[in-house]
Amino acid sequence: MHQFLSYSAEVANARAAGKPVVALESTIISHGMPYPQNVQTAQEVEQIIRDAGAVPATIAIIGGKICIGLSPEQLELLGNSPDAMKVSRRDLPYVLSTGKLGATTVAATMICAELAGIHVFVTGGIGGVHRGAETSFDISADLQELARTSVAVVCAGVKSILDIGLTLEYLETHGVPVVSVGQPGFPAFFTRESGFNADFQLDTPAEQASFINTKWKLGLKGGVVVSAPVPQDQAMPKAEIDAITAQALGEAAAGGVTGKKVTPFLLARIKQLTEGRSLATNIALVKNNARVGAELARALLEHPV
Ligand code: PSU
Ligand code: MN
Repeated sequence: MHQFLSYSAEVANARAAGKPVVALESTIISHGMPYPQNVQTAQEVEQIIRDAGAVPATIAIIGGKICIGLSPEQLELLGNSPDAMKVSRRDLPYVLSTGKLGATTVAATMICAELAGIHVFVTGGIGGVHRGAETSFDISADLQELARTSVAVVCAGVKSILDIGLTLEYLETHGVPVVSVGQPGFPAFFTRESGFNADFQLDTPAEQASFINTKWKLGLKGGVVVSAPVPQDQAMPKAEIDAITAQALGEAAAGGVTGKKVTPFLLARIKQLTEGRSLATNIALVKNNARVGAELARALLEHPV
């Protein structure tokens, strides 16, 4: 076992029994949603994964260890600690060596999942190329991680706070396939359509697993984006979310928000401006992704990697 890894009993048992395991990130808990809905959602998402025949492994950094699977107490700690650090690739050595509390982003969760031998990871939305990146250079480390770390990431696309077209261009340059489930279009998190198509539509878990397995068997390291749109009845009206996104972006620029604070600022502001309606959509899409991810993890057992 890797010296920094600490498995929960549930995940350790699942590994020993060869059961499918699904990784979950923790920045969505600490920085993506307010308390207590964050903890409640995290628990419900874990249960959806269990009900679908897989085992959830929420990942966070606690007491100098990479925790693969969290106890209810650890989930509560993470959800209710305003000083939990947002941890991406860059931050992992710092948070581990100082023993601080860390919530892992998509990039850091991918690294930890790969160390733990987990191939499927469920989240809400991945980071991407920010609007105005040509001057700010603000490109999420999630994209570089997808280029190098071999984990399939199930998400509802990327938010329109980002430049979705440039995000897809970046992924193409780095050889990261973008798969869509149930529709040709790449979704835009709160809405089902972004105006861009995914690279490949693969509707069934067996097709997705076969695709992922083939990529890795070829020696093509790196991630796969598996995008599922938010369920129709939970999607937000496009005009409303576009207007609110524009306002939040304007405020971030006016307030001089930069670096790792940009994404949490925009997420929190959008939630305030929609009076919580975006939170309901956010929760619904993560739960939908949990079902997609659990089925994919099960299918990957039939197509071992
Ligand atoms: N996008 C969302 N919700 C989130 C995040 C992004 O819709 O919670 C979080 C994820 O943890 C993601 C991180 O990995 O923000 C990206 O941050 P940055 O843009 O600073 O790389
Ligand atoms: Mn950034």
